[in-house]
Amino acid sequence: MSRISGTTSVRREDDALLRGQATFVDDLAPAGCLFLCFARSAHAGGVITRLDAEAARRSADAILILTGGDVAALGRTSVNPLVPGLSAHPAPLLAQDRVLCLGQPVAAVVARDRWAAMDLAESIGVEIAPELPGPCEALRQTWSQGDTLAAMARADHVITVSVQHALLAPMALEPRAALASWDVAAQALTVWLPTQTPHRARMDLARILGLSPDQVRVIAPHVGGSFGGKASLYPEDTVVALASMRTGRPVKWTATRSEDFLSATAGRGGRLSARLGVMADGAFVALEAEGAFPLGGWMPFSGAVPARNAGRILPGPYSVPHVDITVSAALTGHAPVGIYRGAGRPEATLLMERLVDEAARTLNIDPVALRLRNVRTRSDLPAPTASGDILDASDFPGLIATLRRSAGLRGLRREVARLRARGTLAGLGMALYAEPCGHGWESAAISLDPSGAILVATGSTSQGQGRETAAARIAAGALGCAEERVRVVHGDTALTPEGIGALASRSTPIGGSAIVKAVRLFLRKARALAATVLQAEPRSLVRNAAGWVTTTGTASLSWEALAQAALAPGVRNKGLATSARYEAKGEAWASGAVVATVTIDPDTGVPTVGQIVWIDDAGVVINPVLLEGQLLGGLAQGLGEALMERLVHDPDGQLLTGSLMDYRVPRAADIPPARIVSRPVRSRMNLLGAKGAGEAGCIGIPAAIINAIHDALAPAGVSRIDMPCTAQTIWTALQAQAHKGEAR
Ligand code: SMO
Repeated sequence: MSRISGTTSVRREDDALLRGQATFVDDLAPAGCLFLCFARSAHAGGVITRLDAEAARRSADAILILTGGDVAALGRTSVNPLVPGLSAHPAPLLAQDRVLCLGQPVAAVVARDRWAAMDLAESIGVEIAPELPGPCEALRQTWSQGDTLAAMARADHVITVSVQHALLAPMALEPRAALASWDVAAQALTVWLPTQTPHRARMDLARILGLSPDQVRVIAPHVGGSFGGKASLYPEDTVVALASMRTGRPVKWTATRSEDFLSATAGRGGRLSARLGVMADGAFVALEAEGAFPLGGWMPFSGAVPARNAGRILPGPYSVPHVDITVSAALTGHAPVGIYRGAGRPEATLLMERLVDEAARTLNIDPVALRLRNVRTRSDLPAPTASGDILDASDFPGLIATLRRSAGLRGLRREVARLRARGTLAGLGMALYAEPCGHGWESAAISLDPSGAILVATGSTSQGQGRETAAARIAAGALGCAEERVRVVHGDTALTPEGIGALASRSTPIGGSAIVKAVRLFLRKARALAATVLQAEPRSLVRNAAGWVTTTGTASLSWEALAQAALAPGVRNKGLATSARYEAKGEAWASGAVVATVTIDPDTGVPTVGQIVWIDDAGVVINPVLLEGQLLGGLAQGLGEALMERLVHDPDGQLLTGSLMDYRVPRAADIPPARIVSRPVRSRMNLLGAKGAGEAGCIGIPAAIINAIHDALAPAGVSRIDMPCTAQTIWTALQAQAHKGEAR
């Protein structure tokens, strides 16, 4: 049940998606298309002692075999140097003399179909002398403000918390895939890729393959989810492109689910600990926080983001005068870790919210009152954070007040008390979050089509979250025309201006603002042309749903007629083609407040989330149905993180959760009753006043659930429980506590 107001429009994507008519990369099969498979490292690191492709080469099925030597001269995928002093560890396209991690591609084989290619890949002999990677730190960043040491010494209480995040699989419905087609005559490469960042992929592909960017076109057709896992170009994508260039034929690779578990980017995995200095009256005075993050065997483009985000967001919504924060990240032997829905924000939020709830327990202060005592107030914001970022306009006291009202907090607490009185383990947990989302630039282009349709090309792409519907709404709103008149083009580097893409909750705030900016420029041109056609003063024209009309109402010009005029011979700027690059003046920060109740079966440890109430501030809401979809999807993944999901490696680095039989993702029946209320505060940072929404559920929900579980387990003496809070984890903790009691 949600309370999000505004006008809803039906998602234009859904007809094709629901009828199974959408085209994903694996659905594309150009004539003569070959299939590529990878032979991968079975070890978490080591030296390649033998690489025997002879049997594969001799096979009648083999069309092309590539090994490390074939790609040694080519470039590597790029790493965003976000953190000062970062040592980048990009991956070669195929392993060279050593393997960097489990699942790293060692060889690629091309055959006429997937099955022949799989057999060929199996026939490649790879021997590796395993060598687990030693500690290798790639980045470290610190932020500090005030004199934390002195303030901590003066504090009446010092609250300590540590949190271990499980390594997670981003788990898009559609696995990774790539289809490349090299046009020998035109010396041009087209790559179909389920990517969040087509333009970046194009630049990277061109650089690595030694082509000029205008020889490369990247097309993201329908994409079946991404969640950060498709934000960066993979070595595999580039090998597929190279194979097409070598064979002169289209080449396709589609990852199996197991291949993605093994080698697609993972998320989270950080270990964070912190100390919060609190005065007797509840005032937070000092925060010391440290986070250590795993990177996997090599770094994707956004490899530094989770650690950096987790550090720079602290202390989140709270005002803490003295702060020392350190984050670091080091190479590890599993698949690379990249951004995954939330990317550092869930880590910062959980750490802070655990501290606050523990402080409330220690000081015996109501956790709601303690939060109200320490949150930044509406009039404080926007304001700089400890990391020097600017925390956007938000209303944390307002979120808490709405949460109190909507959740009926007093009633929920009575219910928890009643359950406890009956001997049930029950708890209530709360979380606030402040979530930076959407900064930097994005592009948009507008033009009139001969039919009078208005074409909107956006740099933001779509992965099923409804970007076309959102872009049409934003453009139509700025144009003052019907949404049906707007046609949205995205995900094709040949048809859209250079842009960034869909990630970091930026598509609406930044991509949307770029559309608004382009529309404004376009309308100036449209007005001038309409005035010429109507022989009127430009200023005397107003827009209505059909097109342009003079203020006196004596003459009008439809969009159709204007399109004809804009395409007439002699017109220099055909279709009034307009493009814009919008750069936000700052980062939009979404925020929210969540409460969750949990009961735990003391005999089995099974946790059950009773209820979730969530007040969300995503800034100005563009389309309630899209917002609700994003929030609910994030809620589901946040719940999975808290209770179920974990990539497990054994001490040798072998993956024990390589399929959906072993890695538990939430299903529809796992989703508890949730009440979502939108309480927007306009962002001061972009033209739309919008903030992000897609990642919020992964940020606020786990913190509230984990706090509720700790609240439920506290009476049983369990003070720390790591994610995922499975029945097994909880039962083991309860047993340990019970036996400790016996021993005394
Ligand atoms: S984790 Mo996102 O796709 O920036």
